[in-house]
Amino acid sequence: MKNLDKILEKLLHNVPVTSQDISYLLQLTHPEARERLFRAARLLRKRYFNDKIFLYGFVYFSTYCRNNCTFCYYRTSNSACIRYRKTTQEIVDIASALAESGVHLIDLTMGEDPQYLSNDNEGYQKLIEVVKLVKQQTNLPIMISPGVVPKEILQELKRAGAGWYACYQETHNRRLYDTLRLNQSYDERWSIKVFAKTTGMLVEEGLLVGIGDSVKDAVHSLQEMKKLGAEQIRTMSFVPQKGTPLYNAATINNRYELNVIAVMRLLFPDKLIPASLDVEGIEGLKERLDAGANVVTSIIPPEAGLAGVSQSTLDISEGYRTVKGITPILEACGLTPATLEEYVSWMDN
Ligand code: SAM
Ligand code: MD0
Ligand code: SF4
Repeated sequence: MKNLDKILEKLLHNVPVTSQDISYLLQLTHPEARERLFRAARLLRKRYFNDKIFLYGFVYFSTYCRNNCTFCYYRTSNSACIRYRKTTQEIVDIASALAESGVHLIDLTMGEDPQYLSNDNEGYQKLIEVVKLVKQQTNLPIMISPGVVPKEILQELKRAGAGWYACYQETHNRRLYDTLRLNQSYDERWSIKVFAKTTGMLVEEGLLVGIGDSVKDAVHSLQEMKKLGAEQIRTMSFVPQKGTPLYNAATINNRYELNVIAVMRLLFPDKLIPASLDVEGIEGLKERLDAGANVVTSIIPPEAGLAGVSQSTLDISEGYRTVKGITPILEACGLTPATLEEYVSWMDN
């Protein structure tokens, strides 16, 4: 425990730690040691965010995708999944309902749907229009997760009202990346985020774990995330998907994800770190918050015919993935939802 206390002490006092220290924390398995790790993470969350939690509404408005990521249910060659594409009006209505329910941000996410990402520009204009209308109707901050788009389009999306660009590398091990995001350029995916930052957009970077990644990979990823300067960083455990090559590859063990969340909080105390409802649903929320997360993502309105990315149906129609559904859990963790003003002022700082 001595080593653990020393490392945590350093992190709590803003003293730099080594790669070995980070690797040690990521690999903790003893319950008592992990509890100390989580406690330190919560301490920093309190110091930087005063236990206020941000709530993100999630609108997965098209599940059509031209890509073939091996981990994803919506990869183009999965004929087993049910696909949908919401109309612009439906998207605006869903976003408005989410806004009314009390979320602080609308995350507009899609597969790399050729109808939006078409080269003739018509599709891009449709996407820009969606952002504009959602902004007009809700007046909330907007995050877009459309996959890789051309630079000039990203600028237009920003002008239309998108303050955030989310695009996850999943791993910063290029060899592993090539086996996950088939035929997608690592550098192109990375550079669009670097570009987004230069336009003044806020950026979210993400790490997928339990997908053939090593602890060394995670340490490296955390360093890359630092370099990028992303304002929001996340990790999610890989959830095996029916009809995909990795269906039989692994089973969920959230322990490692929780360690990564806590280590993220310790290394990036002032950044936003999500607890996603999309990995283990409402059941998994408390643990993720207890590990130091300060954003709840994947809040989805019931009965709107929407899906999650890694849990396509879990807890959605029952209405558990709603502001009302998660409120008792926030309370149980001693946390409170931030006000919209608090969120916006964080974004502006
Ligand atoms: N299509 C866009 C893209 O790939 O950037 C945005 C949506 S994509 C579905 C959003 C993220 O969901 C992926 O980057 C990945 O991190 C996560 N994801 C997809 N399938 C997953 C799975 N089976 N388990 C865990 N996370 C998954
Ligand atoms: C989430 N399922 O927040 C969503 C998704 C995309 N920007 C976010 C991964 O958990
Ligand atoms: Fe398409 Fe995104 Fe899924 Fe990859 S992760 S297949 S880009 S929806």
